[in-house]
Amino acid sequence: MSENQKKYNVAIVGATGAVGGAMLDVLKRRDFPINELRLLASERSVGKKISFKDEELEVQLLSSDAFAGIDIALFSAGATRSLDFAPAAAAAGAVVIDNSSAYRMDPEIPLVVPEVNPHAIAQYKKHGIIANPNCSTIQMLVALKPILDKVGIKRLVISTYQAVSGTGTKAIEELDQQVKDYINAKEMKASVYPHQIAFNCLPHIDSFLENGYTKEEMKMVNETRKIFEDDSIGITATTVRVPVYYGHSESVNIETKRKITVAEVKELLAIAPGVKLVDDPENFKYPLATDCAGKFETLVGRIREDESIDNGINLWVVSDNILKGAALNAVQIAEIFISDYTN
Ligand code: 25A
Ligand code: L14
Repeated sequence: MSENQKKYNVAIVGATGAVGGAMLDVLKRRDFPINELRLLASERSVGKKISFKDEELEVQLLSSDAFAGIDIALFSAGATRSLDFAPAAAAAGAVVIDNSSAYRMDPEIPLVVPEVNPHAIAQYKKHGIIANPNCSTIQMLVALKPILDKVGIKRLVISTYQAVSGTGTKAIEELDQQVKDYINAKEMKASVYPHQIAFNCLPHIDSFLENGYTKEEMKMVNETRKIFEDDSIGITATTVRVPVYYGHSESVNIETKRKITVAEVKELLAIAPGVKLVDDPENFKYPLATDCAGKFETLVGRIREDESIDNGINLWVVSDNILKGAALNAVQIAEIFISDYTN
């Protein structure tokens, strides 16, 4: 960052949450040019002190009046808070980058993965809001983009293995407590999830819809089509919660429009932005949740031909759901916004 670079006033809504905390960390790690940083949350956290670089910042109450002078507002406090306060932030002159599902499918609001469709950011002008996609969708699209560009995609069959941190700090604590209770031969209590998550797999993320799918599954279908700007791609997903703290893993089966070999996929992914190829199974090297935590890259491996169809490829895709799945993606959008859309 050069000395005379313009600096921005940034607000974080939900600063005390799992994603809000990661936003602070990412802004620091990427040396984002900040003038004032304003931390907002609910009454529960007002007055709480959080350190950023060499400063101690006090958490303030989220309200419609809290955005005066703010250039960029990063929202991560759930869809209700976004619906209630993002319009006020935009009216106060800020660009809102919203992590919740509130605005993602609004046709007038851009839904952006910087490695995939940075051009869509230009549409922010209508409402002053840019939506950050769902975590499982972001990491999958980072891996699929080079394949889409090269041979086209006809159909995707996805199964996910998702970490508890996606649900927030209370879910991280719940898994922790259940593991402790198990070791101490105590009864495990479930409150965040409807069942015990320790030593279990729950085929249930977000709420159920009339078609029998969960909202999380349909986010993967609808958000992928919006970001790829192609409603003809066939997509079906099963999303599963697993007892992992950080890092979503995904099995992605791709039917491509034209033939692509495993070697060609490896070549493409070796140089794809945001991707780290980890594919040396003979030496037990493949993407792992424990290896992605804290990292900015999406790890891709176990690349195989689907021998049951003419043009098929299988991938195993792993990324830190709180970083690329939320905080990092939002800060990358902010970086493009300041470099391409402000003067
Ligand atoms: O169901 P919703 O409303 O849509 O919320 C979705 C949840 O998903 C997380 C986030 O959890 C949120 O609660 N989340 C949001 N976007 C996400 C994304 N892209 C995402 N997860 C993954 N990917 P969280 O606990 O990590 O963060 C919550 C943050 O939101 C602030 N917040 C909540 N309600 C608010 C609000 N801010 C302003 N006004 C409101 N009405 C919240 O601040 C936090 O920053 P806080 O001050 O309320 O919480 C501080 C601590 O209190 C604990 N806590 C949270 N809820 C309760 C609670 N304690 C007791 N009772 C509660 N009901 C938390 O542990 C937090 O650390
Ligand atoms: O961003 O893992 O739509 O419980 C909502 C569900 C984030 C993850 C979103 C989870 C998701 C969250």
